[in-house]
Amino acid sequence: MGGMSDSALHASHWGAFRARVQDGRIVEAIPFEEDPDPADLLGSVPDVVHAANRVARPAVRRGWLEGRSRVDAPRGADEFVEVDWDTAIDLVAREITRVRREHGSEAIFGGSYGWASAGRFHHAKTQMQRFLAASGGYTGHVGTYSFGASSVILPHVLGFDANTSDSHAWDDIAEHTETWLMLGGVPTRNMKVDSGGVGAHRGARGLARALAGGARAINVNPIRDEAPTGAEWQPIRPGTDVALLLGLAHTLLVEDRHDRAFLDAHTTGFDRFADHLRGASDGIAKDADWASGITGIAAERIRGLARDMSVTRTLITTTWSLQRAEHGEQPYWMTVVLAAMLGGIGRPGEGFAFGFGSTDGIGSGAQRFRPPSHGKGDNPLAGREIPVARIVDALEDPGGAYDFDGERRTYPDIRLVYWAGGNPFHHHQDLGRLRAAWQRPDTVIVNEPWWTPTAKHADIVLPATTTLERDDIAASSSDDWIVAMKRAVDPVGEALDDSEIFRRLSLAVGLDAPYGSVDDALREMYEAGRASAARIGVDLPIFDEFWERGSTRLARVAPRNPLARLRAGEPLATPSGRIEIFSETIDGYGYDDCLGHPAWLPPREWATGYPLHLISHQPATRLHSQLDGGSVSRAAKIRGREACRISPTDAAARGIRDGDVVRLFNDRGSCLAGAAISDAVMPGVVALPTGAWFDPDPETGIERHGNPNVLTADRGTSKLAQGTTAQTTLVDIERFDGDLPPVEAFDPPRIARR
Ligand SMILES: Nc1nc2c(c(=O)[nH]1)N[C@H]1C(S)=C(S)[C@@H](COP(=O)(O)OP(=O)(O)OC[C@H]3O[C@@H](n4cnc5c(=O)[nH]c(N)nc54)[C@H](O)[C@@H]3O)O[C@H]1N2
Ligand SMILES: Nc1nc2c(c(=O)[nH]1)N[C@H]1C(S)=C(S)[C@@H](COP(=O)(O)OP(=O)(O)OC[C@H]3O[C@@H](n4cnc5c(=O)[nH]c(N)nc54)[C@H](O)[C@@H]3O)O[C@H]1N2
Ligand SMILES: [Mo]
Repeated sequence: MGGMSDSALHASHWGAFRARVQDGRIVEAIPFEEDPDPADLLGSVPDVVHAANRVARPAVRRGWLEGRSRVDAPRGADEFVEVDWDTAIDLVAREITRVRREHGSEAIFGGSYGWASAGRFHHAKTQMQRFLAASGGYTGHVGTYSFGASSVILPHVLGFDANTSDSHAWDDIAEHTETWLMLGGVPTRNMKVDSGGVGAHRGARGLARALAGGARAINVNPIRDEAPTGAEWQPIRPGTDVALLLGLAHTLLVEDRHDRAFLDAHTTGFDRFADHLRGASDGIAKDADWASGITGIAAERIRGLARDMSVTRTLITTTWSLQRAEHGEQPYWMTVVLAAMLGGIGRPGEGFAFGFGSTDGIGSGAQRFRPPSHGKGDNPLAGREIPVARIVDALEDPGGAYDFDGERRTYPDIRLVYWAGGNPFHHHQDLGRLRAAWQRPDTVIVNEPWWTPTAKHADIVLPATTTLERDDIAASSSDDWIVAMKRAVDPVGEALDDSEIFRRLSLAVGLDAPYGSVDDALREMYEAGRASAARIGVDLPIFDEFWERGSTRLARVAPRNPLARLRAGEPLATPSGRIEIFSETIDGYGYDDCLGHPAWLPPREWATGYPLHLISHQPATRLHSQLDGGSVSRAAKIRGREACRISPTDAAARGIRDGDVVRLFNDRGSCLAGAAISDAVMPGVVALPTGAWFDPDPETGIERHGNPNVLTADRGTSKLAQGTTAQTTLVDIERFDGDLPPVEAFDPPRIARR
C-alpha cells in the first residue's frame, strides 16, 4: 500500500474513476470502465484537488488567538494566523479539555452533519466522533436534512422508516405499473450521486427501463424538466401536494372508489380520516374544488386523475424534497394514506415509494451485508442529541425547552463546536441568522481541505487531505462495488488525514492511540467486513487480493417490498400492527402543527406575502457545495453567479432579460444570481439550486454568489420532527442594476504568517 500508481482506481460519491497523475498532480479523472453512465462531475475533480483555496497550513483566527472580543472582529470577518501542527494540536487539545472541565462534555457540539467524502475509514465525521466519544462525549444530532420529517413520522405510520428501504425495483414498475404519479418528478440529475460512493451508475438506466414498460407517468412538479420526457407535466403550487392528495382521496371516498377490503384488513383510523375529508368537524369538504383553490390544479383534472388511479395499477412516488417544507410530515403521511385507499400497497409496482430520483441506488436493489466501517464509538452522552436542523435554536437558546416527537427536551449550553466533513454555511437555512448565532460559542474548530465558508467562520482550521491523498476503501449498502481507493498524489500543503489529526489529538488529551498504522486499520476493517459477509454466504477475496485487483463486484438482491409481508398477514411495528391513518400516539401529543391524521396546514411563510416561491433543489453541476469551484460548476454560472431559473411571465413583469444579474430578496436576506429564463418553470416559481459558496459582501451584506440559504427560513417542520423547511420560501426578484460586486467565494481569507 501507499504506492502511487498512474491511473489507479479511486471512488467518490459521484462515481468511481481512474486518477491520471502527471508531475505529482492529478490531471484527469477517467471514468471507471465498468460505469455505463459516468457523471460529468468527474471533470471538476482535478480543478478542486489542486485549487488555490486549499487550506495549506493550520490557521487560527487572530481575535481568538489574542483573546480579543468577538465584537470588533467577528467570526467570518477576522484574519487568520498560520501556526505549525504541534501548536495547532496543542491549542485544540487544551481548549477541548478546558471546555469539558468548566462546562461538561455536553457543551461540546460534535454533530458535524455533512456528506464528507467517500471511503469507510477516513470518513471525517466518524473519525471526529470516535475521538470525542473516547475523550468524554459530546452533544450529537439526530436525523438528516435529507428526510428529517419523514424519518420521524413514518415509524408512527408504518413502523419503519421507508425512505431508503428499497421497496420497488425499476423493473417492477416496467412490468406492473399502469399509472405512475411522480410527486416531485424523478430527476436524473440527482442520480449522479450516492452517499458512500457509486461504482457503476444504474439509476438513469433503471428509470428508462421503468418508463419503457408503458406506464402513464405524471410529473407533479412546479418544474417540467424534472422528469424524463414522456411524462405529463402537472404543475403545482409548491408546498401544496397534501391538498392535491386530499382532493384525490375525497373523490375516491365520495365516489366509493376506495378499497374497503384493504383499509379494513390493514389500516386503522380510516373512519376518522374520512370524517375529516367530508368536513365533519370544520365544515370544509376537502373535495377537488377545495384542492383546486390551493394547488392551482383544475378540479376536473383532480377528479379525472382519481378515477384513473382507481381503475389502474397505480404507484405514487414521492421525492424526499417534499418534506423539506413546513409541515413536511404531511405529504409523506398522505402519500401512504392515498395509496392505502387505492389498495395496492405491498404489490409490485403499486402502492407508494420514496426517494425514486433522489439518489442513484434506489430502485436498483441492495447488498446483503453491511459494509465494513471503522465505527464512531460509543458516545457517553447518547440520547441527548438535538434534532439536526435545530442547531441555531440551540446556539441561541441554551437551556431552552422544545418539543420533539412527543418529548419535551432542553437545549444544551454549547461552548465549543467541532465540524469535520460538513458545511453548515452551505446546508443550513437563514444563513444570516446562523452567522449571528455562530458568534456565541467560545470556540469553533473545523477540519477542511478547502477554505469553505464554514472554515472561514471558524477559530481554528485544520487542513485535511482529500481522498486522493490517502488510501481508503469505498463500500456502501446501495452500491455493488467495493473499491480500493488508492492514494494518487501527495498531501497538498501541510494537510493531514482526519484520522491522523484525531490520532494526534487523542495522544494530546492523554488517550491511547486509537489504532496503529492506517495500513493495518484498513486491513482489519476489510477483514472484519469479509468475515461478516462470509457468515451470510457472501464471498469476498482476502484483503491483499482485493487491494491488488482494485475492486470487487458484489451480487445484488432485487428490492423486496417490506409491505408485501403486511398483505400476507404479518403485523407492522406500529401500536395497532396496521398502517396508521389515524395515530393515537401523535394525536396524544396534542400538537397544533401535526394532528392525529394527515391534514392540510397552510405554511406560516405564506403570511409574508412575497409573490414568488423559491425552490432550492439539488444542483446538477456538483454535490451540494462540493466541487463548486470546479470547471463543471463554474461553466454553468452566469457572470460568475449561480443561475436562477424564472418563467418568461415573471421575468417580463420585472423587465428581466436572460443573462441579467438579478437580486432575490425577502425579509431574511438577499442574494445575486444570473437570470435564466425558462418555460420549464411555472409562473410564480423561481428555482435556485443549493451549493453556491456563501459570499456575503462585507460592505452591503448582500450575498453575491447565489446561495439560496440566505433566503430560506429556519423553522422546524413541526413539533413532531423539527426537520428543515428549506423548500417553503417566498421571495421577490428584481434586475440588479447597481455596480456588480466581485465574487470572492473562492478566495482564501486574509492570512498572516507568524
Ligand atoms: N436550501 C436548501 N438547503 C439544503 C438542501 C436543499 O434542498 N435546499 N438540502 C439539504 C440536504 S438534503 C443536505 S444532505 C445538506 C448537505 O450539506 P453538507 O453535507 O454539509 O454539504 P457538502 O457540500 O457535501 O459538505 C461536505 C463538506 O465536507 C468537506 N469534506 C469533503 N471531504 C472531506 C474530508 O475528507 N475531510 C474533511 N474534514 N472534510 C471533507 C467538503 O469540503 C464540504 O465542505 O444540505 C441541505 N441544505
Ligand atoms: N447532482 C446531485 N445529486 C444529488 C445531490 C446533489 O447535491 N447533487 N444531493 C443528494 C442529496 S443529499 C439528497 S438528500 C437528494 C435529494 O433528493 P430530492 O429531495 O428528491 O431532490 P431535490 O432536487 O431537492 O428536489 C426534487 C424535486 O422536487 C421538486 N419539488 C420541490 N418542491 C416541491 C413541491 O412542493 N411539490 C412538488 N410536487 N415538487 C416539488 C423539485 O422541483 C425537484 O424536481 O439528492 C441527492 N442527489
Ligand atoms: Mo441530503
